[in-house]
Amino acid sequence: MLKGLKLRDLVIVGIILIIALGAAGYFLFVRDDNNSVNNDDDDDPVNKRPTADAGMDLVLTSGAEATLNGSGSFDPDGDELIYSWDLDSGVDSDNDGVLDNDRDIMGKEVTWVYVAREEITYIVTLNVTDTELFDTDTVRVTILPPKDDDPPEISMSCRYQAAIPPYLEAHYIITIDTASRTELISNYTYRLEDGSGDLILNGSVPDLILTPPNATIRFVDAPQLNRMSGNDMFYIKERGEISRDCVFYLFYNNLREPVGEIELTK
Ligand SMILES: [Ca+2]
Ligand SMILES: [Ca+2]
Ligand SMILES: [Ca+2]
Ligand SMILES: [Ca+2]
Repeated sequence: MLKGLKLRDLVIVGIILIIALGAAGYFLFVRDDNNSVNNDDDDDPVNKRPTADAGMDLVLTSGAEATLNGSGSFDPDGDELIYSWDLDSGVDSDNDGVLDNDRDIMGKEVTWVYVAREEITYIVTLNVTDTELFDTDTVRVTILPPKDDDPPEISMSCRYQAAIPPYLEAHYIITIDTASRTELISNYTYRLEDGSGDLILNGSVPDLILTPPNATIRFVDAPQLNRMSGNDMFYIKERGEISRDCVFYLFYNNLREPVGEIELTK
């Protein structure tokens, strides 16, 4: 009888314990989880992901300036955003094996000149980040081939650099001031003639890029790499028959007329 009572008491205590533990567990874990979410909402807001907007698709003629506008991007928290653009999903500029994550150019609104001989569509990827979270968006930039009846016009200026022995030979510096259209430098050839129109030097412009410092003529490809653009420069040493009154011509593709010319002047 006594033994039976004890057993019954133990069962009751056991049941009470199980209920108590279950309730404690509920309050400890389930309720606490809810509370922590509520607390975050009230006191310590969770950072929210920004939304990238790479702007409208573009269709442009080769050599025209493409404006990439990411100003439609936003961050729900109002965080300042960092904008980086991958200009070409076919090229892995940073060599990390991912084609569309390159930081080719930074800024909310940027410009770039695409050149192409045939119609091509580039996929441009905008990445925006609040430095913790990021989002990406893409825009298509379609480049149409240039019209052949519309050659670029190149304007140049020339200045003279006297020799500074033994460091510097005298040379002429020809600067591209403007190009009416941006084209790959591989479309250009040059020709240097003396005052009577006789040929001194000629060749293709890309061949002048990696020439040694003592070469008679060199080309320095300033901003807009591989494209004939403002601030690109030719360095021509004053040696032999190369002196003032020589004329430097730029030719475009197979056109017979030069697209730019400048007399070497002191
Ligand atoms: Ca944010
Ligand atoms: Ca890329
Ligand atoms: Ca990459
Ligand atoms: Ca250039």
